[in-house]
Amino acid sequence: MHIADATRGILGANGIVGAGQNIATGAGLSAKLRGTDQVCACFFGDGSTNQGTFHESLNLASIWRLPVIFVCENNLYGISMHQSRHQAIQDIADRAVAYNIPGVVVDGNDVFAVYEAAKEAIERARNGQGPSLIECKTYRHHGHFEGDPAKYKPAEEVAEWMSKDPIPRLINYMIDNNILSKEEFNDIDSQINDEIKEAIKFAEESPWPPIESVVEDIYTDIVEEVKK
Ligand SMILES: Cc1ncc(C[n+]2csc(CCOP(=O)(O)OP(=O)(O)O)c2C)c(N)n1
Ligand SMILES: [Mg+2]
Repeated sequence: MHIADATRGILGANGIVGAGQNIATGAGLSAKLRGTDQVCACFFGDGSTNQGTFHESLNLASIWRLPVIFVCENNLYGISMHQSRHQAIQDIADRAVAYNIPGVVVDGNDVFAVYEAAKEAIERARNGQGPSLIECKTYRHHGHFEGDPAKYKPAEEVAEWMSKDPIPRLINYMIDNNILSKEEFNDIDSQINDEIKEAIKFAEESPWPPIESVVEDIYTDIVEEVKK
């Protein structure tokens, strides 16, 4: 879940809702000051746009015309709280007006629509025109966490969104348009399944990490305590 890989430009995810937008603004400032053509893409949820950090980040990014794309994955819920109970607006993209930047709503389950919106925002960012806000309308098919029975989601709502699942939609599009044959799809699918099975086997057969590793790469005096 909280992936970070600086070698690939992934600055990391963290468990603090709304703590990513300001890191992205800093990354955008860094790119601008270093004069690179880098663009920072920042992903966050509907709930996080109620945080002060969202507003502060978009404001500053707009004033300084930073190359940042703010991508809101509006999945209609913050844990068990439906958007209508935590926001007086429906389109989070409307919030862009307050920062004088483009605010675009796209079907977040349509890979091509997302691609087109992202392309435009990246071009603007690279032309020095500053940040954009893209709101991807989507849905969380399961609960907020493993084991969440998600009783707060109406069955009809789940069924409707399941029918718009972006993965089968893309597969069907590719098959219908002769980009991919059914056989090729089946091959890719079984290859992925094999990779997953191998990864599970590797994890299960790997030794447990040494107890000392719980305090690796952190700032604390406990390290010395543990070593004792
Ligand atoms: C500052 C802060 N407050 C509360 C939480 C607890 N919390 C974890 S996820 C979450 C909901 C986030 O909703 P949203 O931004 O819509 O993201 P989603 O999980 O739906 O993608 C909350 C309130 C937290 N992690 N950080
Ligand atoms: Mg959400």
